[in-house]
Amino acid sequence: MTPKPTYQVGRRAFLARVMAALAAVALPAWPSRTRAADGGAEHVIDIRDLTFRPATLDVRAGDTITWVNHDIAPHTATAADKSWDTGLLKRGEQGSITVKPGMTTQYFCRFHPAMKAVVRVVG
Ligand SMILES: [Cu+2]
Repeated sequence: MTPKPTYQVGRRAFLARVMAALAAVALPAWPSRTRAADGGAEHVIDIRDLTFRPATLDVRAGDTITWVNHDIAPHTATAADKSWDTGLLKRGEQGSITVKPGMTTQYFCRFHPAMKAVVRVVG
């Protein structure tokens, strides 16, 4: 009656946890990624270290842009003329807008006005 070794199982579970942790870190990777979605592309802009990344992004009408705040500080993505706004994003939160033709493309953070970026509507 040899006890079944649990080393392999434990090691496998450990590796699975490591892989899951790596995936969790890799997913919000910079620069922002774009993936297909119904009706338009979906863009992700990461907010990190008081910076919108990328600072310039080309989009088309009908696309969706999602901002994800990775900072401890709260942020917003707010149109320069305040015609659109993600609302307050705390750490780990995200907010989206749908790109409209002719919309204001320059934006900033209401809490940190020095944080500025642009989404260029190219189509
Ligand atoms: Cu901010």
